[in-house]
Amino acid sequence: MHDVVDLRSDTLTLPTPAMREAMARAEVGDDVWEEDPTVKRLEEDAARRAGKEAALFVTSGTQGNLVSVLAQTRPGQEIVLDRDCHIFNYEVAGTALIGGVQTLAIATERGFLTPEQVRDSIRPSNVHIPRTGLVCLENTHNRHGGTCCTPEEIEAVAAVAHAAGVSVHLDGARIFNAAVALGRPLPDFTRHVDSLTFCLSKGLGAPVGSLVCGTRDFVARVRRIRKMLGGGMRQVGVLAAAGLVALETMVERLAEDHAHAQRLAEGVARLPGCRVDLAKVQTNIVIFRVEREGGVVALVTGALARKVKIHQIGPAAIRCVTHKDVDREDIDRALAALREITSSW
Ligand code: TLP
Repeated sequence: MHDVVDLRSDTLTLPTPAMREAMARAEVGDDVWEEDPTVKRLEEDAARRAGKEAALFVTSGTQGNLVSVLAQTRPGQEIVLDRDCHIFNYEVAGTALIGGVQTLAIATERGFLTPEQVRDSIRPSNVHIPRTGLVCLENTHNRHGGTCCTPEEIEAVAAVAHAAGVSVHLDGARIFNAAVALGRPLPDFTRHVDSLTFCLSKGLGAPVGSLVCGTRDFVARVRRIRKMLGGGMRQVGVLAAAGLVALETMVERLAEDHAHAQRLAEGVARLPGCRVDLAKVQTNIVIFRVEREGGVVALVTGALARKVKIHQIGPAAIRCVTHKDVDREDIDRALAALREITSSW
């Protein structure tokens, strides 16, 4: 049990004692000179796990997505993505501003483009029309509540894109959650995409960093772009060391977070004025709608007064994310707080 139950995001997880120990002992060098042995180990480990030729340690998921888009598009092209995805909503329009690409954002049911949607969105060759540069997917899907798409769904979408000569990028910030939830090995999810980003600093609990994975040639290109964006880091093995511990020790336990999210969602579904789509609660995110005027603010502030932090993500929507620093008792405490607030509704 923790003093404060913080369900705002899994980005709030604190490094474990084993991570801190590994950070203190990390062997380091200048990584811009490619002389940091710990970063090299992390990149090799990440590439092997993802089933890709190579990987690059980047500062964040946002940077990982941006360098991936820049490396695979040219200014004036168009990228195709789901309307609720992170790249389109929460990355400060970086692909437009820095990459000079426009986005074709498509509404989807669970956050995943269908092969038909991709087929319809790929631009024909015509003097008036932008060229399609890249298709971007997100798994698990944040704004759809941690939904997972299967390796087969990814394969079908990628086949359509590739047939048109268009590459596919996967924002796999929480791809390990999908792998654990569906009980499938990571390479099943990555085999058909050209590039992917995954994060160490969400459910895996490392303090900083993400990995971008793809071919050796792609990684050489993103290394230059990362440098251009000011993301060339020096003795960054101190951070990579925590990432190695995260990959070794924190993946399997994600199942616990999923069970906690399930418990939380079932409890929220019983509250008056709150509606949650239980079919979408597949991993560690619970999004629920509050059907009462002023209800969201009442819940967020009322919960805070009871030392429970939850996050408003829309005029009538709240997001809760479970993670390693929230245990079962914390979930029950959060539910008790929400029950108390809604008891008079
Ligand atoms: N998401 C954060 C916020 O930015 C919303 C969160 O609290 O969930 N892809 C996906 C699917 C993400 O959810 C996030 C972070 C990122 C990329 C970006 O990662 P960072 O925060 O490392 O830049």
